[in-house]
Amino acid sequence: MQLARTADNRILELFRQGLIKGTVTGGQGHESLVVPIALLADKGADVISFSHRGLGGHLIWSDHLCTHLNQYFANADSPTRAREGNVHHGDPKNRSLPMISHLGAMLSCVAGATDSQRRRGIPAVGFAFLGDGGSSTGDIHESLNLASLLSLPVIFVIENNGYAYSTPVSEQYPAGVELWRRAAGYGIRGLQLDCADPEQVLRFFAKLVDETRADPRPVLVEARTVRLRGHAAYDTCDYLRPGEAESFAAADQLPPFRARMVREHGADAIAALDAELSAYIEACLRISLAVGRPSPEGMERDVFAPDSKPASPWAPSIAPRGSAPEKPELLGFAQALNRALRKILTERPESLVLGQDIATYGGPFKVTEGLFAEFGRSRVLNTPLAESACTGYSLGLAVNGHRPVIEYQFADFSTEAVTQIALNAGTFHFRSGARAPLVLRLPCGGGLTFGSFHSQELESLFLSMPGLKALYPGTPQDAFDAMLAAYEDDNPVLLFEHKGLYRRGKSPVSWNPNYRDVWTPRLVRPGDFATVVTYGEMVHLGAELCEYFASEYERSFELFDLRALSPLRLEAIEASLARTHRLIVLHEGRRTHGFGAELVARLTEKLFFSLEAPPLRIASLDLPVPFAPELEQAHRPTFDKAIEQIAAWIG
Ligand SMILES: Cc1ncc(C[n+]2csc(CCOP(=O)(O)OP(=O)(O)O)c2C)c(N)n1
Ligand SMILES: [Mg+2]
Repeated sequence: MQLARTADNRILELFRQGLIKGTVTGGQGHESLVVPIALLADKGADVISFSHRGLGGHLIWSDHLCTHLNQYFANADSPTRAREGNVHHGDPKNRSLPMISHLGAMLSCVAGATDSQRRRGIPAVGFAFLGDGGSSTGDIHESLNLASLLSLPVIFVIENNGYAYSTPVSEQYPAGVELWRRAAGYGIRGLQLDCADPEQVLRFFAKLVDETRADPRPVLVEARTVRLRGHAAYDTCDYLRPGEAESFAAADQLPPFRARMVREHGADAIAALDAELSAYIEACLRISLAVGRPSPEGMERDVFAPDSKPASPWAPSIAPRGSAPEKPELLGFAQALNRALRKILTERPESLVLGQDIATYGGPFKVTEGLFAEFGRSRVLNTPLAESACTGYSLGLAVNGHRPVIEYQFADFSTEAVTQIALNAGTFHFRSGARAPLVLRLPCGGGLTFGSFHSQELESLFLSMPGLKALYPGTPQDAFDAMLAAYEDDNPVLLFEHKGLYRRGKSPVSWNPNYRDVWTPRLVRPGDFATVVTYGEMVHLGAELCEYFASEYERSFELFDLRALSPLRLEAIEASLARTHRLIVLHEGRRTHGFGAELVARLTEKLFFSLEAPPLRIASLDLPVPFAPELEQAHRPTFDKAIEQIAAWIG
């Protein structure tokens, strides 16, 4: 506690001297909670995610003090490679999950990584911290409910210091509420604890950790603590009531504990210890201050984890290993996805499939039909209606070596999980160097009279944020290949599945040893007058348009199915455009900020001087997707409208 306190105080000084940038959120006052927990945890098995008050815990969990100081200095040896600051680091290989700023986001990740340990037969306990302010977020509710439902051995610790930045708890929740009592609503144990006496805290958690290890269930602990130095380095604390700062100082646990140590061990021994710790911190500071500044080299590369080889070769068949010998099968798009999932679940023990209504019901589009019966609940898991926590839970599983495939019932509902998908999973490798292999299945698209909230195309939304890969297959064969390719990628991969394709007819699907080619565009049809770039369901409209203009106008279009939207591989399309000199981009998402804008920009940047016509963008109107079929057809690209647009463009 003394080491943590002194380090936090020195860090604050260094911030004020301009040697540390951004801000620092010290843990002064929280040591008597965080330090006993970190001491008690089994660092070889347990899972933790410290909050922005957790330096004392980081010091115990893993790594040298210099490493932690390097994080604050954001220097060349920073554990986040200086891509994050303050205390936003962790040690994923030792199951310390780095926090993101978004309060509440880490609870579900701890639940997932703890479950991952348990699935391996390791009797781990998870520790997840949140503040009194963080307790108001929606993610907290989703995560507590999920952990309770799945009976996960996670100790959720509320660090209640009475304030969230300048907001007192009286403005956070109604008077009379006690946060620990909320546990009852989740069907879990709720406990409260005053952190005045570190020894009492140690005894409390020693018992609780043992109980949780032996009887794996979540528990919610509200721990009363104090925040001695305001919210962060820049906080003036002028919102505190008169006398409040003094009362916090009076509640500081360190002075009485020190007095007790002096009584028990003598003043000289404690003074010697103090001197030793201070000298140690100063020595570490000198080392860390001498480290060079970080280099931007490698930043763009590290947005994604590099490609890796498959864990073991797939059986060369679309059927799972051990079943009937290979022969091409006539399959629809949904069936092809189902086959791929079956193969993954059979041949990859680390895989699991989760989502709403996906078990006995097989999902609204029956993509997971039959999987529950074959693989059971541990591998094919119905989730509650909690997109955010279920994504965080999957991320926790993924960073600990499992490989979840999540179905969002409709892509539209993935907006509930944007923080977890884009900000947590999508940035994970960049800031920690650890891999987060997740497949996020997104049944998307319109044309089916489903209205604004079941028809959206969200590729532009998600791909405007870095760190997500994306595949958008247009045929049953590509759907099968894309599922496998997405599965074995070491990054979060969005798998867009247009609902209009699920039952659009059958075509032969066979084992394709080059299934990873789905990360590059497919030449659907050669031509010389213009290059047409499209993806998803629009590939079929594109093919019809090519046919029409070939027969009616004697103009042949070269048609490409993009297949992979991130990362974009445009080499073949650029080569085509360099020959045809004309570009048509066709997609279902809206025109403004649509994905076509990026395609046109990239391709014209490169080939502007070889173009013989302005690029043509065919997309949906800038509207929410309207419901009635007449309105929806007016909104989205159709055969007739596209013919008119292209004919006018040809002139
Ligand atoms: C979802 C979200 N909203 C707002 C913020 C900005 N913010 C950072 S810390 C903080 C206060 C947190 O209070 P509390 O949860 O009580 O933790 P404490 O700082 O008191 O330890 C706020 C509002 C944030 N990080 N995340
Ligand atoms: Mg607080």
